[in-house]
Amino acid sequence: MKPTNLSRRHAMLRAGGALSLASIGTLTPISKALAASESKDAPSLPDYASWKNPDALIIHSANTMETKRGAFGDGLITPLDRLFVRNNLNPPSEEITEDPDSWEIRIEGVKNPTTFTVGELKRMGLESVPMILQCSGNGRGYFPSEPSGTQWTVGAAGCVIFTGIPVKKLIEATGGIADGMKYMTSTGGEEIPEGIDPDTVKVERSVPAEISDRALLAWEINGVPLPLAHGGPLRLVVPGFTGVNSIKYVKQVAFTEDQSSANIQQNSYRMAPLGEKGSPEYDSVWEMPVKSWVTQPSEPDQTLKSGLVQIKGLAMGGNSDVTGVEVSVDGGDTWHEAKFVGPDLGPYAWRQFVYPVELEPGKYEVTSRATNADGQTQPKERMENNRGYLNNSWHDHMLSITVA
Ligand SMILES: Nc1nc2c(c(=O)[nH]1)N[C@H]1C(S)=C(S)[C@@H](COP(=O)(O)O)O[C@H]1N2
Ligand SMILES: [Mo]
Repeated sequence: MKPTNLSRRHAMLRAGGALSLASIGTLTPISKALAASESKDAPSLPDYASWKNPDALIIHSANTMETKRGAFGDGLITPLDRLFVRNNLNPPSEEITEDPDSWEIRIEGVKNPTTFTVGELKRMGLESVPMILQCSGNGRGYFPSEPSGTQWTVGAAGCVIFTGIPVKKLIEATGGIADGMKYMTSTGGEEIPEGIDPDTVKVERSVPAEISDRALLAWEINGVPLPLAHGGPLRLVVPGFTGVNSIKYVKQVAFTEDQSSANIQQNSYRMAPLGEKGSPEYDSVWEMPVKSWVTQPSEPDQTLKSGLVQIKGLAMGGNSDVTGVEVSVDGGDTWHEAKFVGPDLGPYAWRQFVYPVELEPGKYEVTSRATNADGQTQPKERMENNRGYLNNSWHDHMLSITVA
């Protein structure tokens, strides 16, 4: 099973690190044993995310943490202390969230380019959107081709409620989009070190200009001021699109003729075939596809007690409502309609589902398959691509378990 191998691979890497440390000093056998047992724990949370719940997260690195499969909770909205974090660059200083209302955002590529403070935005409009935030590479850890990058399983995703002002309102307030602009290009507020070409590192993403209709500039998440870890004081969110398109600590939203010249737009997040480098000739990673996964069982090789079992999970339509989800406990040979649980918060949120089933002792291969209002059904096979983006294969997300 790939996920198990993965975690073993990681544990061995960590143990290796600790052993080499131990071999430098003059450690007693007991402290050596301690160092080795500590090394089995995940690396600790970075300062900017120290308020997160480490038990709910797989901490891949200081800038990449994912929710454990069994830690999404059954309340639809992902609790903030369990929500994944992904930074391409180190985040800015915590100071930028101390006086959120003074943060400035520049609107360009409109008839009257203007700079607003967050304080001003709060007087101009208010909207809330329940939506899935999901990293483009969620599920990368299941690609047999072993693409480079964080080996995410299912947890680089969460369903949250963002509150802020619709970008549409700001377009109206600034006289409308300037003629000929085809993209909305948004820039992150990270400081770019001197002496390097900003295009090589800056987080700046373009999406089709008409998508601005559904975008929000958000200052709250799940009812609290947006923390730095999730892009406070102000973040662009693009419902239905993968995480990278939702720019944190956003300092500019520009309507542009062309896509950003940044490497993260031109060459990264492109659906390049296996063995090819990303480049503008390949599709940009934008919309999320229909997808689901089970959250109970929650681990490969888990053992469940026989009798009545509630197979649970999460299902999303991507860019339209999720209309149905089926569960298989025999590796995809037969499928059973699952029941949705809890509220329907619209096409950009996920829905919880449950399939109650009596299971006799034995081996089971458990997975789920969602369908959306556009008639798209989650495929058996992933769409192969060089960097392991957009994995929605039901087969890859399957868990082999034992019922005893
Ligand atoms: N400014 C900025 N915005 C960013 C990023 C970043 O590194 N810098 N990472 C992107 C990526 S790849 C993802 S998946 C999401 C992660 O959002 P989260 O950390 O709030 O979960 O933020 C996106 N927005
Ligand atoms: Mo991402």
